[in-house]
Amino acid sequence: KHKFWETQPVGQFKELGDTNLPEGSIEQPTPLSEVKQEPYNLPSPYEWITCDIDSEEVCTEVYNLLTNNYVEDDENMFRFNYTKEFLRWALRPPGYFRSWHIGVRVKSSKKLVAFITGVPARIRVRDTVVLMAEVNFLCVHKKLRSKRLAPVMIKEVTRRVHLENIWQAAYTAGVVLPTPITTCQYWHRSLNPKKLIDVGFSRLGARMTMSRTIKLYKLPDQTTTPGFRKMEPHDVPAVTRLLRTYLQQFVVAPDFDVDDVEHWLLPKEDVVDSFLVESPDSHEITDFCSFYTLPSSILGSQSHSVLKAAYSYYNVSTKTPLLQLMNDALIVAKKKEFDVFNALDVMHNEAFLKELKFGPGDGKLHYYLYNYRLKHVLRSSELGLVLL
Ligand code: MYA
Ligand code: JJ1
Repeated sequence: KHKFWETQPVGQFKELGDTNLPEGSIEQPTPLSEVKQEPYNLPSPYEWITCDIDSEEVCTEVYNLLTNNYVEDDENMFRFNYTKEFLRWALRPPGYFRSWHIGVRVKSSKKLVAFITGVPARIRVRDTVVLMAEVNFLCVHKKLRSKRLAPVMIKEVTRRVHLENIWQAAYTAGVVLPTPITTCQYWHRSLNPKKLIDVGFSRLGARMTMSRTIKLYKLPDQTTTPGFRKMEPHDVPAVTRLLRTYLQQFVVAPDFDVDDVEHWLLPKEDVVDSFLVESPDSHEITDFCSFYTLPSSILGSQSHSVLKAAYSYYNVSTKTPLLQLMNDALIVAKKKEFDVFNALDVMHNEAFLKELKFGPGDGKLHYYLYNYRLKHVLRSSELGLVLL
C-alpha cells in the first residue's frame, strides 16, 4: 500500500501495539563517509538546485510555486498562501543549512517545479533532546503529480540532512502515512463571520441570521488583562525561561534556547505576533501568547481573493487564566483584521477552544517522526510542538 514509506525507518502500521519494540532510533547513524555523496537521480528532464532564499528572484519563484501548487482543503476552495517574508523566516532559523532548501527545475526552461525544505531543531522526546530536521514545504507542481517525484525529494533531503550528521526528522501532513505520533484537530474561531460565510469558509448555523452570527462573534475593542503588551527584544530571556519551564510537561516539544526564542517568537510584522503579561507590581513576565500569519488564497470567490488567518503558536499561562489570555489574543487578532483565528487541539488548547467559540474544522493534521519510534500514539494534548 505504501511502496515508498514501507522502505523507510518510520513506525509501520503492523508494529502498532507491539510494546516489545524499544523507543528511540530505528536505525543507527552510519559514518559520514558512507553517506551517498552524489544527489539521487531525477527523471532526465529535471535537475536539482539549492535555493538561495536570500535572493529576491529565487524567493519569488518559490513563492509562486507554492502559491499555485501547495496545500488545499479537501474541497479545493482554499490554498495556503505563505508570504515571502514568512518563507524567509521559516527557512532561516539559527544554524540553518542552505543545502536543505531544495528545488527541482526543468533543465530546458529552468522553471521551478518542485520544492522541499528542512531546518534544524532540537526536539525533546520524553527525557532525550534529539537534533532533528523539521521538513516542510514539500510541493510538486500540479502538472507533475503522481510520477513518484515526492519519494526522490524525500530521499534527497534525507541524504543532505545525513551529511550534517543529523539522523531524525519531524514533519506534519494532512494525509495519513506510516505512522502518526499523534493526530490533531483544527479548530476555527470566526473573527469576520460575514466574509467567512460569503467565501464558503463557514456556514450560517441552523436558526441563525447574519446579524445574530455577527453579534455572537463580537469581541471587545481593548484587551482586558492588566500588563498585557507586545513582546519586545529585552523580553527574550524571560520568555525563554517561561516557555522552557512550560514545555517540560509535554512528551514531544522543542528545546528552545534564547536564540530560538529571538528568532521564532520576537514579533515580526505580518509573520509572527507575540504578547505577554508583565505583572504591573512585580514586573515579572507571567504569561505569553503568540500566533503566526498564514493567509490562504480563496479559489472561487467573486468578492474576495485572500483569507487572512492567524494560527495559534505557543501560549503559556501561569497567572492569567489561559481562557482570558487567549481571549486577549482574539481581540488583538481582530484588531489586526484577521478573518479567522485557527488552533490545533495541542498542549492545553482544549481548555479554551469551546468556551471561546472555536468550532472544529474539516481538517486534521498528523504529526510524524522519521527514524524515531514511540511505543504509543500520543494524545494531541501531550504534544508541545507546533510546526509552520
Ligand atoms: S506536508 C505538505 C505536503 N504538500 C502538499 O500537500 C502540497 C500539495 N501536494 C503536492 O505537492 C504533492 O501531492 C506531494 C506528493 C508533493 C505532497 N508527505 O510523487 P508522488 C507519498 C510525505 O507520486 P505526488 C509537508 O510538506 C505518498 O504516500 N509523503 O505523489 C511535510 C506516496 O508514497 P507511498 C507523502 O502527489 C513533508 C508517494 O509520496 C506526502 O505527486 C514531509 C507518492 O509520491 C506527504 N505530504 O506528490 C515529507 N504526500 O507510495 C517527509 C504523498 O509510500 C519527510 N506522499 O504511499 C521525511 C523526513 C526526511 C528527512 C529525514 C532526515 C533524517
Ligand atoms: O480550513 C480548513 N477548513 C475550513 C474550510 C472548509 C472549506 C471546505 N472544505 C473549515 N471551516 C469551518 C469553520 C467553522 C467556523 C465556525 C465554527 C465551526 C467551524 O473547516 C481546514 C482545517 O480545518 N484546512 C485544511 O483542510 C487545509 C489543509 C490542512 C492540512 C494541512 C497540511 C499541512 C502541511 C504541513 O506542513
